[in-house]
Amino acid sequence: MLDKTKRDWWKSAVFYQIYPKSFQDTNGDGVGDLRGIIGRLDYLEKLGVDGIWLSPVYASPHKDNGYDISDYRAIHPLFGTMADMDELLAEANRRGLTIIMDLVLNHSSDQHPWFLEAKSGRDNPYHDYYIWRDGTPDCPPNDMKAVFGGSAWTYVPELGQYYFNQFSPWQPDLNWENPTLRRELYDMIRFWVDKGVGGFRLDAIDKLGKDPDRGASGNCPRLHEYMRELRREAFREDTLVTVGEAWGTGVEEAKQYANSDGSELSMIFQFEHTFLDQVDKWGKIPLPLVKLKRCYEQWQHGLAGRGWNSLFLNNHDLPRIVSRWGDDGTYRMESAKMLAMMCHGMQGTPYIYQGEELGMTNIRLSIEAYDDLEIKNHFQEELAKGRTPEEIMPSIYTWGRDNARTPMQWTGGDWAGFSTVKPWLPVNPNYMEINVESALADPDSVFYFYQKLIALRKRYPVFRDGSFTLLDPEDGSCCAYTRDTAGEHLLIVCNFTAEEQPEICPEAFRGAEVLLCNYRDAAGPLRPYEARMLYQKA
Ligand code: TEU
Ligand code: CA
Repeated sequence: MLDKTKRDWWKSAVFYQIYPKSFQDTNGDGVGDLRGIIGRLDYLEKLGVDGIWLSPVYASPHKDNGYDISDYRAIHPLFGTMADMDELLAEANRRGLTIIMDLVLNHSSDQHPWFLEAKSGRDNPYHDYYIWRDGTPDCPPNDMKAVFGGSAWTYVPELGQYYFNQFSPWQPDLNWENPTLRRELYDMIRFWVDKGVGGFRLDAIDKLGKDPDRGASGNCPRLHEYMRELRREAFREDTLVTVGEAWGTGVEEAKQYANSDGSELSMIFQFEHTFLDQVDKWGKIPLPLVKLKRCYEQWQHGLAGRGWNSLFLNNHDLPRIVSRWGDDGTYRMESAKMLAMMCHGMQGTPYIYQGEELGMTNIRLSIEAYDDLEIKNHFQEELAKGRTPEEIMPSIYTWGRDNARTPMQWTGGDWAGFSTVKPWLPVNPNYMEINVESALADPDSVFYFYQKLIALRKRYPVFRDGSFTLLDPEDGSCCAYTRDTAGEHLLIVCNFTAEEQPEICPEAFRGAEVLLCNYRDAAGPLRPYEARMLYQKA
């Protein structure tokens, strides 16, 4: 077990993201809950992870599944009670599993008492907790768009003012310029730290510093000042792990957020690798592997010794990686394992999203069956542009966030063992084949491959410390790299195609020990989606 009293312990850790609504239902209402998570801690212990990132469980109208918080110090009754949360923290901590809570500091729900007060009058003390501009009903301050569609400005007739909402009208942006608001947020964070929470994932953190009058939504001047204040006032303990979600962030900016002097955050989630096969959010092009490799190389080199990377392929906003970059048909198992190795071999802290360790896949639903507000708004906006449902649906099958949010597949039984009733979002029909029960019974399962990757990371320091060297950058079929320290050498070779590819094995690794492979042996040409990991002591 990791020594979590050590500063930077999280550099050796692996985290697991739970989307509570879809993880495990225990009271038969079709929605996952905290008791469900408590009941599955054994499973996470078996996988070998060190901590859990818990997507929001706070009180919320759930316009955006909890990313619209109406009380930061209360648990949503759907998920249970504060006593359940205390029990989860105690049970998790007892097993050495750190709980990282999701924290939405950029905006609140429009049902938060602060906002209800704020919109009750311009003179109300809470008015300044949000961002307002004067205007007339048909003339918003500018043409900034909200992430989930429509304008980023919503009119409140009683005030003759617009409020600023970068995501949706139900998620008004908080005014970080206001020191009283900031103080209130820091106190709230201390409330959770005092309860035993070991860290936070900071939602949309790049959007905290904003300059709506310039049309700018992210990475604005005061942002890093806020990060340092957060660290000083709220994240006081050196051992807390903090990971900021920052979609629009490049390497230079990341060096600041995640700088090794520890004055801001532990690390950020950056998304450059997730944009390469995407055009205008809803369009898909084939994965340009050469660009992907260059992208990883840039991040691995950029943060080496100066910051820290997070490593991930999936989360609750992204499609399932095996459907996206792998093959979710014939080579589902092989490609899921290959992608896992490619990701977990690099320097940084890996995050596994629930079901990724089973090789769970995307889903196709009728438009009525989807839940996500982004999907629904997109569908309506495209219809209004004159496109037909047949033209729109393929982009939703590819990018829709509900791909990642279908219930966790535990068994081949009713509702995949997730619930005893029809769940809030349909179960993927492939649950009879893809589920935890069968994965645990099969020594070759994707689950055990992840388990091995996690164990290897714990065993060999080269995973944490090794320098990264990309091999054959221009090879568009395979991704190969080495990790090196003075005493250890690691080689990772991944075939991204369904065809055989020539062997890749630098001289120095001839006869090296095979640490892991997704086929029975690791010799000769690379088979479809083959992944090999070789190890050599210096
Ligand atoms: O995501 C931030 C964000 O920018 C995403 O909305 C992203 O643009 C979108 O998901 C792409 O499909 C965070 C949360 O992860 C997301 O679930 C929330 O909806 C969002 O913030 C608002 O809180
Ligand atoms: Ca439930």
